Order: sequence, then structure tokens, then C-alpha cells
Amino acid sequence: MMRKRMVRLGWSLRHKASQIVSFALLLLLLLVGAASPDDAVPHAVTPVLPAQDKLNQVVDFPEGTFEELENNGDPVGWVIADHQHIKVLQEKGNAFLQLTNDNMEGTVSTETRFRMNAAWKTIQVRARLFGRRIQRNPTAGSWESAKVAFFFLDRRDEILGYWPQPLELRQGTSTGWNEQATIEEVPPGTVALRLVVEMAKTTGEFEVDDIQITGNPLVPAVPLEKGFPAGRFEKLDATGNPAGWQITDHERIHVLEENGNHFLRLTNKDVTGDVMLPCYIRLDAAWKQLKIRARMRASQLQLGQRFWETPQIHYTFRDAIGQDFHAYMPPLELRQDSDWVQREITTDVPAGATVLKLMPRLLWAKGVFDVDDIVVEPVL
Ligand SMILES: [Ca+2]
Ligand SMILES: [Ca+2]
Repeated sequence: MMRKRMVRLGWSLRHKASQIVSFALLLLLLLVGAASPDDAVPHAVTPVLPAQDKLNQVVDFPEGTFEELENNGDPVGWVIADHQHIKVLQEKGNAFLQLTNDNMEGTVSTETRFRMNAAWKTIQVRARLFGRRIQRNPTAGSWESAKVAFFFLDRRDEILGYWPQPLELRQGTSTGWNEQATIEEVPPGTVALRLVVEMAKTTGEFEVDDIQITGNPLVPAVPLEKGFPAGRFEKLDATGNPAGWQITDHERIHVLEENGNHFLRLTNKDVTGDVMLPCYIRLDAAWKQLKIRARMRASQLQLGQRFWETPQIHYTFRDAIGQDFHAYMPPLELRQDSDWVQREITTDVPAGATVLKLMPRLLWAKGVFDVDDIVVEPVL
């Protein structure tokens, strides 16, 4: 109807200039028509955005707020097949997504697509998560949990590169909304992001809101306090989180106490698991070398197949937006069960590095790994 009316309108105008304008208008209308819900592809794709010239700018992604709903109550942009287990709930005027799962063998999942900006070298995905009675199937793979996962897609819709670290809850009931964020490098050839909210072989209630995407984010690094007190794990907040770190993986990462001393414990029961607790330290441009040391202890160790699959203090240098300097950095590591031992390394700071990413990590190695008294200091 509308299209026919526009055609008639176009031809009735006499001036050539007006005809050109109407023709452009007609084209626009046809384009809008092509994107109408009748013809819509199942995955919503946010329009291509202008190049981002400011750092740390949150991208417009209304689908992540769950405030806009279709007539049937589904959140706009998300593909929902299982309406019994996936719902939008309201609380004090705010809408959020809730997944429920009572089948340990089953997966409840919904997803959307997001069009990437070609100028983005890194992205940050942030979300608020809440879990009740979250429990993973003991036989689940380490990648199966209650999570917001994302994948980089090429123009054929195929996944590029590795699986980025998801935002996830692995166990228990949250004390409040849990805010998580991760920064990943964007593989070359990426045109879209596939965002998946799911409970994979995980039961309980899982709620998600305010999924935010930032292109070329500023890495939220903290200045290096003298002596790096965060590395002693002695200051804990009310929820047991050690100062300077944000533990979100309460299944595999704990702060324990022994004879009045607190230390960090990483546990990995699955050789495909990568258990890590990152922190980001801002570097001074004058620092050419860093000394990193820590005390470490390990038991029931089973190393992975490749030489880097060990319990370790992993560190990489990054630029301000989170791009890694990809040189291999020999970590502080253990290769067999051991009582407390101290390891120390002196490393060069690559030119242009502004952030040190430091993380105790059990990288595809099984066992129990304890860490304490991490010290980071510039060699002056
Ligand atoms: Ca919301
Ligand atoms: Ca300690």
C-alpha cells in the first residue's frame, strides 16, 4: 500500500530535483520496508556504527537492557524458543532476563547478534549477573556453566579464533547483582559478535541484565601500591573478597586461612579447565623492568600436555585498550607437588606497555594451587 502511494507521489511531481528527492525517499522507504518485521532475519543485527573516536565509550546496545519487549513478551532482538525456562521479569520498574533450569543434563539458551565496528581492536563485555542455587552437573565440561558467552563471527557467520572468557556464575546463590566484565582482543575478519546467555548442564535460577559493549575500552588498571599489599590476601571485605581482586568463580577460587595467614587457593578438577584471577596494574612510563615474586604451593598436580599448562602466576603486558604484547613471558610456575616455595622473575617492560595483567592461574592443569605474598616492584 505504502509503496504504491509513494510511487504515485513520485511520478506526480514535476520538478526534476523534486523527482530525485522523492526517488531517494522511495528508496529509503523500500529499504525500511525490507527491514520490517515481516522480512526480519531471526537474529537482530544492530546497524553499523560510526567509527569510534573516543575511548571507553559504551556502545548503544538496547537489547542488553531487556527493557524493550515484543508483543509476545520476548525481549527485542533475542531468539527465544523455550518460553517456559526463559522469561523477562520486572522488579521496581526494571526488566531483566531470567533463565531457569532443573535438568542437570539439559541446556537452556538464548542468543542475539551484534554488528561490530571495524575500528575496534578490543572490546569489553560487561553484564550484571544474579544466581540462585546455581549448581553444575559434576560431569559437565569446565566450559559449561550459567554464563554470558560471546563469540567473534566472520562474514560467513563462523566463529573466529578461540572462545573468549565468558561472564559466568559457577556455584551458589549471589548476595546481590554481580557485575562482571571481560576485555578481549578482536580477531581480524570479525564482522559480528554472537552473544549467548545460557545455563549449560547447570541448574538453578540465572538472571542477567545490562549487558554492555564497549569498543576499544580503557583497561581499568589500578596504580601499583608500594609493596603490593593486595598480593598478601589479608584484607577481606564482608563477602570474603580480597582487596584488589574480584573473585567471581566461587567454585574454584577461594581465600583460605591457615595459622592466621590468608592465601589464595585455585582448584581445578578438569584438565580442560582454565582457572584464573586477573588483576590490572597501571605502569609508569619510567619503568623499564619489573620484579615479580610470589610464594606458591601445589598438591595433587597433573600437568597438561603442553609445556605451558602448569599452575602459575601468568603475566602479560598490554596497551591502554587491552591489546596484548604477544611475546611469551615465562611465568612463575610449579611443575610438581610442592610445599611453599618462593619464585622470582625479572622481566623487561615492552615499550608502549601501559598495563600489567597479572593472574594466578591453573592453566589446563589439574590439582590444588596455593598462592601468597605476590610482590610486584619496578627495578629502578
Ligand atoms: Ca534492565
Ligand atoms: Ca597472606
